[in-house]
Amino acid sequence: MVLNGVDKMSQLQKNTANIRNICVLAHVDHGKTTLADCLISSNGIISSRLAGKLRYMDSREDEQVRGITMKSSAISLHYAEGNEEYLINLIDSPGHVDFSSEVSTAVRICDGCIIVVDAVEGVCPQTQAVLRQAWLENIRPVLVINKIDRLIVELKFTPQEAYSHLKNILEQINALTGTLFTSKVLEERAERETESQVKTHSEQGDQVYDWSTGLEDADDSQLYFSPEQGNVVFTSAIDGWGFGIEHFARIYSQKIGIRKEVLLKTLWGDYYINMKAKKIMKVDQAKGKKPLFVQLILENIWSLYDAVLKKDKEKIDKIVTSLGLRIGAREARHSDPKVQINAICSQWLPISHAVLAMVCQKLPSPLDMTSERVEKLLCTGSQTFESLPLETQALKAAFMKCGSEDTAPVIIFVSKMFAVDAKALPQNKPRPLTQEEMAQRRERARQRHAEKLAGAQGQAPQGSTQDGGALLASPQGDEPRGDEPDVASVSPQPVPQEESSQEAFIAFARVFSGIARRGQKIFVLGPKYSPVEFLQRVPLGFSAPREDLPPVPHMACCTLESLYLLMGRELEDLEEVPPGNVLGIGGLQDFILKSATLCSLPSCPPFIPLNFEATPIVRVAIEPKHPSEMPQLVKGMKLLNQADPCVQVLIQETGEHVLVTAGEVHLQRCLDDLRERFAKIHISVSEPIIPFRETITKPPKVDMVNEEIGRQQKVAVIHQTKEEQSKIPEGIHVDSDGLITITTPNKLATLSVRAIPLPEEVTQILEENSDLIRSMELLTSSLNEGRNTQALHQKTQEKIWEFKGKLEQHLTGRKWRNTVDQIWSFGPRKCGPNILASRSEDFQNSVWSGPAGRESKEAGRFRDFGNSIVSGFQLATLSGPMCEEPLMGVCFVLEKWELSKCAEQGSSDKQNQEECDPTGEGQEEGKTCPSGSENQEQQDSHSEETSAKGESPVTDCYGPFSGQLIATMKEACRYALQVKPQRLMAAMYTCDIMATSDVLGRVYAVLSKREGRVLQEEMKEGTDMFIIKAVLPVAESFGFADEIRKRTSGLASPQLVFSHWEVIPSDPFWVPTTEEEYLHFGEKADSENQARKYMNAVRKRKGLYVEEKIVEHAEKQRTLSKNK
Ligand SMILES: Nc1nc2c(ncn2[C@@H]2O[C@H](COP(=O)(O)OP(=O)(O)OP(=O)(O)O)[C@@H](O)[C@H]2O)c(=O)[nH]1
Ligand SMILES: [Mg+2]
Repeated sequence: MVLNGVDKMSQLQKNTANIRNICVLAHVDHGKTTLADCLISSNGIISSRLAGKLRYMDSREDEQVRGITMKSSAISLHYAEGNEEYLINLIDSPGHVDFSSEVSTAVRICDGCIIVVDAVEGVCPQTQAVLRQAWLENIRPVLVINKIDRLIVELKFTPQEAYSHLKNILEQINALTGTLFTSKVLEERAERETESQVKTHSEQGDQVYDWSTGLEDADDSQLYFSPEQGNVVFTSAIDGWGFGIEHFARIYSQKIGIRKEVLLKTLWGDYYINMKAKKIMKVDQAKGKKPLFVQLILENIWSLYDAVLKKDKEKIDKIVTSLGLRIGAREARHSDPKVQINAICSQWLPISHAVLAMVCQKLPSPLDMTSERVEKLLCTGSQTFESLPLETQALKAAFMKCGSEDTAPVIIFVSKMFAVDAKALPQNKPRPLTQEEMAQRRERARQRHAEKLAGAQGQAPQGSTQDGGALLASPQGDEPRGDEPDVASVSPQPVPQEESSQEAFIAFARVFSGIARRGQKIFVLGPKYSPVEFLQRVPLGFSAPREDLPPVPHMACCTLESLYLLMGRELEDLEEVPPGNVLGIGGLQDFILKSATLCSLPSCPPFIPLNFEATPIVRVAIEPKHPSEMPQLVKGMKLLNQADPCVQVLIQETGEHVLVTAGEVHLQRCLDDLRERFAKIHISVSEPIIPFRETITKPPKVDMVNEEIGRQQKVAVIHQTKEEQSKIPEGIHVDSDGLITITTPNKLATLSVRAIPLPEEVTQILEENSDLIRSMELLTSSLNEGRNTQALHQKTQEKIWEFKGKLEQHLTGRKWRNTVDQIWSFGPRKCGPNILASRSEDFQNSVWSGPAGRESKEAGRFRDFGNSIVSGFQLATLSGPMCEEPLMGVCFVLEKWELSKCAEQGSSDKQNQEECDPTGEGQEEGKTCPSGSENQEQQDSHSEETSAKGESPVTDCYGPFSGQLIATMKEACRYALQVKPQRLMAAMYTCDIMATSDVLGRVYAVLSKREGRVLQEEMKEGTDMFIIKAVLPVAESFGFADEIRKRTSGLASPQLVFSHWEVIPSDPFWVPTTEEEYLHFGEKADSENQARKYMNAVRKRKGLYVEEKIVEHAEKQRTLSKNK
């Protein structure tokens, strides 16, 4: 029976102080969805008998089949305690790493979270990850230690052992929180110190950690998990019970006559009770006294389990009577002990009460939003709150107040878009309907649904409305709404969503301030929107959305077409949603791609982007089985892109349609969605495209047989370089240490470029700071275009100096002298991990100086063509010579750049034609031509030629000069790479595997077969589980999880997360040259060379020429391998 109708819910939504927006977070399989089931059943939405079996929030077919959650979905629950009624907006989230982006979308719109930990497995990698995410979003956690039954039934712990084990888990998780807290405090303190450097506080100088420094109002009593604080409960979701110590403190204070407050402090911890004296004392281990938690709580539970498992009818009856419970005859007679336990425990210690009471007491309401969180949400990138316009700063008050009066600005954040079958939308439901009718129909539908599920247990339910892939195929999947015969006479309302697509997109959102009303007009602010720009363009005093607004980039105006209450698999129509609530919004699919901020005031900045933990790395190319269905595929991919927060859809240069996903499971889900919902066509999917990076290294000191390259082998080495040089065409000069000198086809410019490998640390710094580099780049380009949009904030400037300092610290030595100052650009895409440095004496340009430096006299002459050089560098770094993959960790030094007079003349002529030469120096400067006499002759003859033809001197028969320069620079970079030892870099996963000791060997076997490397192996305290941390090349990871699962009969399951790029040590171009190498590898030496295999695979895929030796003398090869 459903206890609460929509009316009740919308009434509850108005009492902001009693709203709790929470999400359930945990490692995969720790029982989030099962716990959610228990909470949902307390509202009568599902029957309590099915709780834990149904996994109601897993509405997709594949979620049910695989048994893992793949998306986050919300449901609103009612909870009453005393006189207070609470509305709990609960979001269940996935625990699998592939879907960690869904966790990000959930935590953003919550104020608190329930962290679930499996009592056997304890703290796992994803537990750490979700705790971190909660922390980064400033939301408060409470802890649920779940699966306590496993300690009794599986591990067969005694209550005392279980207590130590639980204590251990709490310590681990508190240690994690401690680390997060310390780093935050330190970071904040560092920030404050830089801000208030002038008035240095003496107490900040000393080394003692004052935990409260830097956290003005945050009291750390809330910080750690501890049962006596009331922020920890112990549960067994599957058996439907759970308790916090408060429950027992209440009971025992009456029974024993000790004050409840005392019991609350001592029920957890090493205290025991002296019954005679009615006193609580510290545990003295020697005397064998049991802690209160063991004696008063665990032993009772243990003895109940014991009685039920042993089918000791008498004892069960005794316990039931003593607890004052009434067990139904059906349950009491049931042969399955689980059913009995569930029946007894769920009455004795109802889990929903334990968890929801904790949530209501310990987690904040939307009114308790901290100012710290508001400021963080509003300040993108390196901005500080104080640097925002005053109008924007004023919004903070609205956030904190969470007011519902008409003057309050409406602020909504959409964290993701999800697709539902258009037929399942409430609009398509005939109207009008009375509340009772609606309730009845829902109930009937649920019954049907539940029966169907119960009937086909183990099979996936068909009737998901929210995300169920099978919906379209099954008529009964349309859910209980539109197909009711008794209302068929009433005509359904028109459907705003396109009928043809049958997928409607609903925005998963939360109102942060003001009331969201249906039909309201509101601004949609894209992630790049800047209120500063708006305030500059639009006159002050403007407030309400208007159509006649001048166009502002990244902003649109839309109407909130429909508002929904999210009820797990169902949606309920709402007229308005008060502040502080989670809601669904329809009709935004044309305005929002994945996430956005909606606000009634344009002074609102977009919220900071969601913080995604996983990087999409697995890519596949997709094409329709029938080429004529291409348009459907394109449309389907577009929809898929909108419906998933993390997937990337792109068209590669080759024209392939590519899907980039976070991992194999995610990939599978995306493909299923594409096939069954969005494109509805047959598709063929390529093998996963594995990304590589190209780089260069220092010349090797040992050869492939690990022998030092000594004097006698020098010959061979020289021989090798010679061979490499032969790759380089005539007319390009290469000197002995790899300096390439090359001239443009029209001989007007000469470039000398050298490639040097960057130290690993530098590459890492560049990668870490790519956002900063991008904002530097944006700033420079906007200043160049004459738009002075935003003055560089001091903090950003500080960050830039810090970044520069770090680079200087690592680029030391003769080779790198002044290089940092000479950095001209980063690449590819102007923010990648490669550097272009200019050492040309004639032309200095540096990223640090900004555009002002460009105005210097020296620079004037070359400035016009500078962009071409940079573009050439960008192209070269985007695709390297080995297999056209991006470069990484290479520094290109432009040693010399000679530009003949003619080219300069041309450029200034051209400029004079178009506009006035800004410096007016182009021509004068051109008279002193830096190039040698030989060059002079050439260009003289050239200019004659061109003038004879009567063309503009910059466009000769080789095309525009700037274009030639781009191509030449690109070539120069490529050749500069080719004369150095080139290497491939492979993408690496870190992989956490939990395995029991008996399958450990098999896990290692699979790891080593796939070139994995074990970093660390640890035994989990108190269990026989091992945690193995390893790295594994992405290229070898496909099918890895499945293989591990199969080889260990499901006892170990890995979690793969992209971590870094690693150089593959072997040289893909290597051929044996020395006698030893011939002996060791044979003449072909292709069997051992992993790098070459990868390189050739990529080249083949891209349709590039692959140099492969054909086996000529098979016999000989065989003899050789025997010799080995
Ligand atoms: N013994 C025991 N098993 C449980 C308990 N709670 C959940 N399980 C089982 O643990 C498995 C995973 O439960 P789920 O609720 O799907 O876990 P989840 O955290 O939602 O998993 P993901 O959403 O995939 O991350 C299921 O087989 C449950 O039956 C419990 O309290 N005791
Ligand atoms: Mg789940």
